[in-house]
Amino acid sequence: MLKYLENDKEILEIAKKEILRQQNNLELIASENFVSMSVLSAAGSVLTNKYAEGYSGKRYYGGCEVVDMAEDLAIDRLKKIFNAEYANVQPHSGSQANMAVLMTLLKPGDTFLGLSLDHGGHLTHGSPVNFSGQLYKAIGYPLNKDTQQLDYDIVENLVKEHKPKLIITGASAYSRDWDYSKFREIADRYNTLLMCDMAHPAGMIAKGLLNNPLPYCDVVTSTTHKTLRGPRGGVILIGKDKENPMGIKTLKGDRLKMMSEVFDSQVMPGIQGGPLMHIIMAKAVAFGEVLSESFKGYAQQIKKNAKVLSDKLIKLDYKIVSGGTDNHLMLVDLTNKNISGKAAEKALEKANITVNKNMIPFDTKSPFVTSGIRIGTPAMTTRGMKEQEMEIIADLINQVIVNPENETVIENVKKDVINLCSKFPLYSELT
Ligand code: DSN
Repeated sequence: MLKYLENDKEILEIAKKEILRQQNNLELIASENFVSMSVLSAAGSVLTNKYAEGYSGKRYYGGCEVVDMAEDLAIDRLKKIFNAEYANVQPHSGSQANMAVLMTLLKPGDTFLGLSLDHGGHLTHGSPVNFSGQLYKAIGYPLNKDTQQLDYDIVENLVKEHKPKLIITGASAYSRDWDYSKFREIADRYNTLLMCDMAHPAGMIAKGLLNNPLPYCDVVTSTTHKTLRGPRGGVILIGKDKENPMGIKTLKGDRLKMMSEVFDSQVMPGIQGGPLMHIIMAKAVAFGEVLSESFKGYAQQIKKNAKVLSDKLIKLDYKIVSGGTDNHLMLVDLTNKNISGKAAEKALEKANITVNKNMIPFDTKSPFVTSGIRIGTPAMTTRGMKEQEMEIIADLINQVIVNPENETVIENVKKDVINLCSKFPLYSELT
Protein backbone atom coordinates (compact mmCIF):
# COMPACT_ATOMS: atom_id res chain seq x y z
CA MET A 1 0.00 0.00 0.00
CA LEU A 2 2.79 2.42 0.95
CA LYS A 3 4.35 2.22 -2.51
CA TYR A 4 1.53 4.45 -3.77
CA LEU A 5 2.68 7.18 -1.40
CA GLU A 6 6.23 7.20 -2.73
CA ASN A 7 5.56 10.23 -4.91
CA ASP A 8 4.77 12.26 -1.78
CA LYS A 9 7.77 11.85 0.51
CA GLU A 10 6.40 14.03 3.31
CA ILE A 11 3.24 11.96 3.58
CA LEU A 12 5.14 8.69 3.13
CA GLU A 13 7.26 9.58 6.16
CA ILE A 14 4.18 10.33 8.25
CA ALA A 15 2.48 7.07 7.21
CA LYS A 16 5.63 5.05 8.02
CA LYS A 17 6.05 6.77 11.38
CA GLU A 18 2.49 5.99 12.41
CA ILE A 19 2.82 2.32 11.40
CA LEU A 20 6.00 2.14 13.47
CA ARG A 21 4.32 3.89 16.41
CA GLN A 22 1.42 1.44 16.35
CA GLN A 23 3.82 -1.51 16.10
CA ASN A 24 6.08 -0.39 18.96
CA ASN A 25 3.55 0.90 21.48
CA LEU A 26 1.33 -0.78 24.01
CA GLU A 27 -1.99 0.64 22.83
CA LEU A 28 -4.19 0.72 25.90
CA ILE A 29 -6.68 3.40 24.92
CA ALA A 30 -10.00 1.67 25.62
CA SER A 31 -11.70 3.04 22.50
CA GLU A 32 -9.02 2.01 20.00
CA ASN A 33 -8.32 -1.17 18.08
CA PHE A 34 -6.41 -2.52 15.07
CA VAL A 35 -8.49 -3.38 12.00
CA SER A 36 -7.73 -6.36 9.79
CA MET A 37 -6.02 -5.95 6.43
CA SER A 38 -9.41 -6.73 4.86
CA VAL A 39 -11.08 -3.81 6.65
CA LEU A 40 -8.11 -1.61 5.81
CA SER A 41 -8.30 -2.56 2.13
CA ALA A 42 -12.03 -1.85 1.93
CA ALA A 43 -11.52 1.52 3.66
CA GLY A 44 -8.83 2.35 1.12
CA SER A 45 -10.86 1.20 -1.88
CA VAL A 46 -12.23 3.04 -4.93
CA LEU A 47 -15.64 3.31 -3.30
CA THR A 48 -14.26 6.54 -1.86
CA ASN A 49 -14.94 8.06 -5.31
CA LYS A 50 -18.68 7.54 -5.30
CA TYR A 51 -21.36 10.04 -4.32
CA ALA A 52 -24.42 8.18 -3.09
CA GLU A 53 -26.67 10.59 -1.19
CA GLY A 54 -29.86 8.81 -0.29
CA TYR A 55 -30.36 5.16 0.49
CA SER A 56 -30.04 1.92 -1.44
CA GLY A 57 -32.41 1.94 -4.42
CA LYS A 58 -33.35 5.58 -3.71
CA ARG A 59 -30.18 7.60 -4.43
CA TYR A 60 -29.89 11.16 -5.66
CA TYR A 61 -27.17 10.05 -8.13
CA GLY A 62 -26.80 7.53 -10.93
CA GLY A 63 -24.23 4.75 -10.93
CA CYS A 64 -24.99 3.57 -7.39
CA GLU A 65 -25.90 -0.01 -8.22
CA VAL A 66 -22.60 -1.38 -6.89
CA VAL A 67 -22.33 0.73 -3.74
CA ASP A 68 -25.95 -0.22 -3.01
CA MET A 69 -24.76 -3.81 -2.73
CA ALA A 70 -22.10 -2.81 -0.20
CA GLU A 71 -24.58 -0.86 1.92
CA ASP A 72 -27.23 -3.61 1.73
CA LEU A 73 -24.66 -6.15 2.88
CA ALA A 74 -23.49 -3.93 5.75
CA ILE A 75 -27.09 -3.51 6.92
CA ASP A 76 -27.93 -7.20 6.59
CA ARG A 77 -24.83 -8.28 8.49
CA LEU A 78 -25.31 -5.71 11.24
CA LYS A 79 -28.95 -6.71 11.68
CA LYS A 80 -27.89 -10.34 11.90
CA ILE A 81 -25.24 -9.62 14.55
CA PHE A 82 -27.68 -7.89 16.87
CA ASN A 83 -30.93 -9.50 15.72
CA ALA A 84 -32.17 -6.01 14.87
CA GLU A 85 -35.23 -4.89 12.96
CA TYR A 86 -33.62 -1.76 11.60
CA ALA A 87 -30.10 -0.55 10.99
CA ASN A 88 -28.60 2.59 9.50
CA VAL A 89 -24.91 2.34 8.66
CA GLN A 90 -24.36 5.84 7.30
CA PRO A 91 -23.42 7.93 10.37
CA HIS A 92 -19.85 9.11 9.90
CA SER A 93 -19.22 8.75 13.64
CA GLY A 94 -20.84 7.82 16.92
CA SER A 95 -21.43 11.50 17.65
CA GLN A 96 -23.39 11.87 14.43
CA ALA A 97 -25.41 8.74 15.17
CA ASN A 98 -26.25 10.25 18.57
CA MET A 99 -27.05 13.61 17.01
CA ALA A 100 -29.45 11.97 14.55
CA VAL A 101 -31.20 10.14 17.38
CA LEU A 102 -31.46 13.17 19.68
CA MET A 103 -32.71 15.37 16.85
CA THR A 104 -35.32 12.74 15.98
CA LEU A 105 -36.61 12.13 19.48
CA LEU A 106 -36.27 15.60 21.06
CA LYS A 107 -37.15 19.17 20.25
CA PRO A 108 -34.74 21.96 21.27
CA GLY A 109 -35.29 22.73 24.93
CA ASP A 110 -36.51 19.21 25.80
CA THR A 111 -35.01 17.53 28.84
CA PHE A 112 -33.02 14.29 28.79
CA LEU A 113 -30.88 12.34 31.23
CA GLY A 114 -27.42 10.88 30.54
CA LEU A 115 -24.53 9.63 32.68
CA SER A 116 -22.49 12.66 33.76
CA LEU A 117 -19.35 13.17 31.70
CA ASP A 118 -17.21 13.26 34.85
CA HIS A 119 -18.66 9.90 35.94
CA GLY A 120 -17.93 8.18 32.62
CA GLY A 121 -20.52 9.58 30.22
CA HIS A 122 -19.82 10.81 26.70
CA LEU A 123 -19.69 14.36 25.31
CA THR A 124 -22.86 13.73 23.30
CA HIS A 125 -24.75 12.61 26.41
CA GLY A 126 -25.27 16.19 27.55
CA SER A 127 -21.94 17.93 28.01
CA PRO A 128 -22.36 21.73 28.06
CA VAL A 129 -19.62 22.10 25.43
CA ASN A 130 -21.44 19.78 23.01
CA PHE A 131 -24.62 20.27 20.92
CA SER A 132 -26.36 17.82 23.25
CA GLY A 133 -25.90 20.12 26.23
CA GLN A 134 -26.54 23.28 24.24
CA LEU A 135 -29.73 22.40 22.33
CA TYR A 136 -31.37 20.47 25.14
CA LYS A 137 -31.75 20.61 28.89
CA ALA A 138 -29.35 17.83 29.84
CA ILE A 139 -29.38 16.38 33.35
CA GLY A 140 -26.42 14.20 34.32
CA TYR A 141 -26.94 11.21 36.59
CA PRO A 142 -24.02 10.44 38.89
CA LEU A 143 -22.70 7.10 40.07
CA ASN A 144 -23.24 6.01 43.65
CA LYS A 145 -20.50 7.60 45.74
CA ASP A 146 -19.80 4.48 47.81
CA THR A 147 -19.98 1.75 45.17
CA GLN A 148 -18.83 3.95 42.26
CA GLN A 149 -21.42 2.06 40.24
CA LEU A 150 -24.78 2.87 38.67
CA ASP A 151 -27.51 3.52 41.21
CA TYR A 152 -30.96 2.95 39.74
CA ASP A 153 -32.67 4.80 42.63
CA ILE A 154 -30.62 7.92 41.87
CA VAL A 155 -31.66 7.65 38.22
CA GLU A 156 -35.32 7.16 39.12
CA ASN A 157 -35.33 10.11 41.51
CA LEU A 158 -33.86 12.36 38.82
CA VAL A 159 -36.42 11.12 36.31
CA LYS A 160 -39.20 11.84 38.81
CA GLU A 161 -37.86 15.32 39.45
CA HIS A 162 -37.02 16.41 35.90
CA LYS A 163 -39.54 14.42 33.81
CA PRO A 164 -37.15 13.94 30.89
CA LYS A 165 -38.39 12.89 27.48
CA LEU A 166 -35.41 10.54 27.06
CA ILE A 167 -32.91 8.60 29.17
CA ILE A 168 -29.53 7.73 27.63
CA THR A 169 -27.68 4.64 28.85
CA GLY A 170 -24.10 3.78 27.91
CA ALA A 171 -20.74 5.32 28.72
CA SER A 172 -17.20 5.99 27.61
CA ALA A 173 -15.46 5.22 30.87
CA TYR A 174 -17.53 2.82 32.97
CA SER A 175 -16.15 -0.61 33.75
CA ARG A 176 -19.36 -2.35 34.82
CA ASP A 177 -22.28 -3.87 32.95
CA TRP A 178 -25.66 -2.14 32.64
CA ASP A 179 -29.03 -3.56 33.69
CA TYR A 180 -31.13 -2.25 30.81
CA SER A 181 -34.27 -3.94 32.13
CA LYS A 182 -34.12 -1.70 35.21
CA PHE A 183 -33.80 1.38 33.01
CA ARG A 184 -36.74 0.09 30.94
CA GLU A 185 -38.87 -0.22 34.07
CA ILE A 186 -38.04 3.36 35.02
CA ALA A 187 -38.69 4.58 31.47
CA ASP A 188 -42.06 2.84 31.40
CA ARG A 189 -43.07 4.16 34.82
CA TYR A 190 -42.45 7.75 33.70
CA ASN A 191 -43.33 7.34 30.01
CA THR A 192 -39.82 8.22 28.91
CA LEU A 193 -37.93 7.14 25.80
CA LEU A 194 -34.85 4.97 26.36
CA MET A 195 -31.71 4.94 24.27
CA CYS A 196 -28.38 3.16 24.59
CA ASP A 197 -25.05 4.24 23.20
CA MET A 198 -23.23 0.91 23.24
CA ALA A 199 -20.15 2.15 21.36
CA HIS A 200 -17.65 0.81 23.89
CA PRO A 201 -18.96 -2.70 24.67
CA ALA A 202 -20.67 -3.46 21.32
CA GLY A 203 -18.21 -6.20 20.32
CA MET A 204 -18.84 -8.10 23.53
CA ILE A 205 -22.60 -7.54 23.38
CA ALA A 206 -22.50 -8.91 19.81
CA LYS A 207 -21.29 -12.24 21.18
CA GLY A 208 -23.58 -12.39 24.22
CA LEU A 209 -20.81 -11.58 26.71
CA LEU A 210 -22.47 -8.48 28.18
CA ASN A 211 -26.13 -7.47 28.60
CA ASN A 212 -27.84 -6.60 25.35
CA PRO A 213 -29.64 -3.22 25.25
CA LEU A 214 -31.59 -3.90 22.04
CA PRO A 215 -34.51 -5.73 23.63
CA TYR A 216 -35.04 -2.92 26.13
CA CYS A 217 -34.20 0.33 24.38
CA ASP A 218 -36.23 2.25 21.84
CA VAL A 219 -33.06 2.90 19.89
CA VAL A 220 -29.38 1.96 20.16
CA THR A 221 -26.33 3.65 18.67
CA SER A 222 -22.75 2.49 18.38
CA THR A 223 -19.45 3.29 16.83
CA THR A 224 -17.88 0.62 14.65
CA HIS A 225 -14.20 1.09 15.49
CA LYS A 226 -13.95 0.16 19.16
CA THR A 227 -14.65 -3.42 20.28
CA LEU A 228 -16.45 -4.08 16.95
CA ARG A 229 -12.99 -3.64 15.36
CA GLY A 230 -14.19 -1.97 12.18
CA PRO A 231 -13.42 1.32 10.44
CA ARG A 232 -14.16 4.61 12.19
CA GLY A 233 -17.88 5.28 12.01
CA GLY A 234 -21.30 5.04 13.60
CA VAL A 235 -24.53 3.07 13.30
CA ILE A 236 -28.12 3.27 14.55
CA LEU A 237 -30.13 0.17 15.46
CA ILE A 238 -33.61 -0.74 16.61
CA GLY A 239 -34.39 -4.15 18.11
CA LYS A 240 -37.32 -6.37 17.26
CA ASP A 241 -40.61 -5.75 19.07
CA LYS A 242 -41.23 -9.42 19.53
CA GLU A 243 -37.82 -9.83 21.14
CA ASN A 244 -38.69 -7.28 23.78
CA PRO A 245 -39.75 -9.19 26.87
CA MET A 246 -41.31 -6.18 28.56
CA GLY A 247 -43.12 -4.57 25.65
CA ILE A 248 -41.77 -1.21 24.63
CA LYS A 249 -44.62 1.18 25.23
CA THR A 250 -43.15 4.45 24.20
CA LEU A 251 -42.74 4.08 20.45
CA LYS A 252 -45.45 1.51 19.87
CA GLY A 253 -47.43 2.04 16.72
CA ASP A 254 -44.95 4.52 15.36
CA ARG A 255 -41.98 2.21 15.42
CA LEU A 256 -42.03 1.13 11.80
CA LYS A 257 -42.38 4.71 10.65
CA MET A 258 -39.59 5.77 13.01
CA MET A 259 -37.38 3.03 11.67
CA SER A 260 -37.71 3.39 7.96
CA GLU A 261 -38.29 7.08 7.58
CA VAL A 262 -37.53 9.30 10.50
CA PHE A 263 -34.11 8.04 11.58
CA ASP A 264 -32.99 7.57 7.99
CA SER A 265 -33.99 11.07 6.96
CA GLN A 266 -32.51 12.58 10.10
CA VAL A 267 -29.11 11.07 9.22
CA MET A 268 -29.42 12.16 5.57
CA PRO A 269 -30.42 14.86 4.64
CA GLY A 270 -30.96 15.95 8.28
CA ILE A 271 -27.34 16.15 9.38
CA GLN A 272 -25.17 14.47 6.74
CA GLY A 273 -24.69 14.62 2.99
CA GLY A 274 -23.00 11.92 0.94
CA PRO A 275 -22.26 8.71 2.83
CA LEU A 276 -18.67 7.41 2.95
CA MET A 277 -19.22 4.37 0.77
CA HIS A 278 -15.67 3.04 1.23
CA ILE A 279 -16.19 3.13 4.98
CA ILE A 280 -19.61 1.51 4.63
CA MET A 281 -17.98 -1.31 2.68
CA ALA A 282 -15.30 -1.57 5.39
CA LYS A 283 -18.11 -1.73 7.99
CA ALA A 284 -19.60 -4.64 6.01
CA VAL A 285 -16.23 -6.42 6.12
CA ALA A 286 -15.88 -5.87 9.86
CA PHE A 287 -19.44 -7.07 10.50
CA GLY A 288 -18.61 -10.22 8.54
CA GLU A 289 -15.67 -10.74 10.91
CA VAL A 290 -17.87 -10.18 13.96
CA LEU A 291 -20.27 -12.85 12.67
CA SER A 292 -17.44 -15.40 12.49
CA GLU A 293 -16.98 -17.95 15.25
CA SER A 294 -13.43 -16.76 16.00
CA PHE A 295 -14.65 -13.30 17.03
CA LYS A 296 -16.25 -14.83 20.12
CA GLY A 297 -12.85 -16.03 21.32
CA TYR A 298 -11.49 -12.56 20.73
CA ALA A 299 -14.30 -10.88 22.68
CA GLN A 300 -13.91 -13.35 25.55
CA GLN A 301 -10.18 -12.70 25.67
CA ILE A 302 -10.71 -8.92 25.85
CA LYS A 303 -12.69 -9.45 29.06
CA LYS A 304 -10.26 -11.99 30.52
CA ASN A 305 -7.36 -9.66 29.80
CA ALA A 306 -9.08 -6.69 31.42
CA LYS A 307 -9.82 -8.70 34.55
CA VAL A 308 -6.24 -9.95 34.88
CA LEU A 309 -4.81 -6.48 34.30
CA SER A 310 -7.17 -4.94 36.84
CA ASP A 311 -6.47 -7.69 39.43
CA LYS A 312 -2.73 -7.31 38.98
CA LEU A 313 -2.91 -3.53 39.37
CA ILE A 314 -4.92 -4.02 42.57
CA LYS A 315 -2.15 -6.34 43.83
CA LEU A 316 0.31 -3.57 43.06
CA ASP A 317 -1.71 -1.25 45.34
CA TYR A 318 -3.71 0.59 42.71
CA LYS A 319 -7.29 1.64 43.35
CA ILE A 320 -9.59 0.59 40.51
CA VAL A 321 -12.81 2.60 40.37
CA SER A 322 -15.75 0.38 41.48
CA GLY A 323 -13.24 -2.28 42.53
CA GLY A 324 -12.82 -3.98 39.17
CA THR A 325 -14.20 -4.52 35.68
CA ASP A 326 -16.88 -6.51 33.87
CA ASN A 327 -15.90 -5.36 30.41
CA HIS A 328 -12.87 -4.22 28.41
CA LEU A 329 -11.70 -1.29 30.51
CA MET A 330 -10.80 -0.06 33.94
CA LEU A 331 -10.40 3.34 35.51
CA VAL A 332 -7.34 3.64 37.71
CA ASP A 333 -7.69 6.07 40.59
CA LEU A 334 -4.20 7.52 41.15
CA THR A 335 -4.95 9.52 44.28
CA ASN A 336 -2.83 7.21 46.45
CA LYS A 337 0.10 7.46 44.01
CA ASN A 338 0.78 11.16 44.24
CA ILE A 339 0.54 11.68 40.50
CA SER A 340 -2.19 13.22 38.33
CA GLY A 341 -3.76 11.49 35.35
CA LYS A 342 -2.12 14.05 33.10
CA ALA A 343 1.38 13.42 34.47
CA ALA A 344 0.84 9.64 34.37
CA GLU A 345 -0.32 9.77 30.74
CA LYS A 346 2.77 11.81 29.79
CA ALA A 347 5.24 9.58 31.62
CA LEU A 348 3.68 6.41 30.19
CA GLU A 349 3.73 7.90 26.71
CA LYS A 350 7.51 8.37 27.01
CA ALA A 351 7.76 4.64 27.74
CA ASN A 352 5.64 3.76 24.65
CA ILE A 353 2.57 2.94 26.74
CA THR A 354 -0.50 4.77 25.46
CA VAL A 355 -3.38 5.49 27.86
CA ASN A 356 -5.56 8.52 28.45
CA LYS A 357 -6.00 10.67 31.52
CA ASN A 358 -9.55 10.38 32.79
CA MET A 359 -11.66 11.88 35.52
CA ILE A 360 -12.69 9.52 38.29
CA PRO A 361 -16.14 9.84 39.89
CA PHE A 362 -16.28 12.90 42.20
CA ASP A 363 -12.86 13.97 40.93
CA THR A 364 -11.47 17.10 42.55
CA LYS A 365 -9.11 17.81 39.65
CA SER A 366 -10.10 19.45 36.35
CA PRO A 367 -10.75 17.41 33.19
CA PHE A 368 -7.40 18.67 31.86
CA VAL A 369 -5.50 17.27 34.83
CA THR A 370 -7.67 14.48 36.35
CA SER A 371 -6.96 11.99 39.11
CA GLY A 372 -7.10 8.89 36.96
CA ILE A 373 -6.23 7.06 33.79
CA ARG A 374 -8.42 4.82 31.64
CA ILE A 375 -6.95 1.55 30.44
CA GLY A 376 -8.50 -0.86 27.93
CA THR A 377 -7.54 -4.21 26.44
CA PRO A 378 -9.25 -4.48 22.98
CA ALA A 379 -6.24 -3.42 20.89
CA MET A 380 -3.62 -5.50 22.68
CA THR A 381 -5.97 -8.49 22.60
CA THR A 382 -6.16 -8.09 18.82
CA ARG A 383 -2.36 -8.38 18.75
CA GLY A 384 -2.70 -11.74 20.46
CA MET A 385 -1.68 -10.80 23.99
CA LYS A 386 -3.17 -12.87 26.78
CA GLU A 387 -3.24 -13.10 30.58
CA GLN A 388 0.54 -13.56 30.92
CA GLU A 389 1.24 -10.36 28.96
CA MET A 390 -1.35 -8.45 30.99
CA GLU A 391 0.62 -9.20 34.15
CA ILE A 392 3.78 -7.92 32.48
CA ILE A 393 1.96 -4.79 31.29
CA ALA A 394 0.72 -4.06 34.82
CA ASP A 395 4.30 -4.28 36.07
CA LEU A 396 5.57 -1.98 33.33
CA ILE A 397 2.83 0.58 34.06
CA ASN A 398 3.68 0.43 37.74
CA GLN A 399 7.39 1.01 37.17
CA VAL A 400 6.61 4.21 35.28
CA ILE A 401 3.95 5.51 37.66
CA VAL A 402 6.16 5.16 40.70
CA ASN A 403 9.15 6.68 38.88
CA PRO A 404 7.57 9.25 36.53
CA GLU A 405 10.67 11.42 36.38
CA ASN A 406 13.33 8.74 36.33
CA GLU A 407 14.61 8.76 32.73
CA THR A 408 16.58 5.52 33.21
CA VAL A 409 13.53 3.59 34.41
CA ILE A 410 11.44 5.02 31.58
CA GLU A 411 14.08 4.15 28.99
CA ASN A 412 14.30 0.57 30.32
CA VAL A 413 10.52 0.17 30.33
CA LYS A 414 10.42 1.47 26.77
CA LYS A 415 12.94 -1.19 25.73
CA ASP A 416 10.82 -3.88 27.42
CA VAL A 417 7.71 -2.55 25.68
CA ILE A 418 9.32 -2.65 22.24
CA ASN A 419 10.61 -6.14 22.93
CA LEU A 420 7.16 -7.34 24.05
CA CYS A 421 5.49 -5.75 21.01
CA SER A 422 7.96 -7.42 18.65
CA LYS A 423 6.63 -10.81 19.78
CA PHE A 424 3.13 -9.87 18.56
CA PRO A 425 3.60 -8.67 14.98
CA LEU A 426 1.23 -6.05 13.66
CA TYR A 427 0.79 -4.95 10.04
CA SER A 428 3.96 -6.71 8.92
CA GLU A 429 2.38 -6.64 5.43
CA LEU A 430 2.85 -2.88 5.45
CA THR A 431 6.54 -2.72 6.21
N1 DSN B 1 -13.56 9.34 22.32
C1 DSN B 1 -14.16 8.06 22.60
C2 DSN B 1 -13.52 7.40 23.76
O1 DSN B 1 -12.31 7.47 23.87
O2 DSN B 1 -14.20 6.79 24.57
C3 DSN B 1 -15.61 8.13 22.76
O3 DSN B 1 -16.17 8.64 21.61
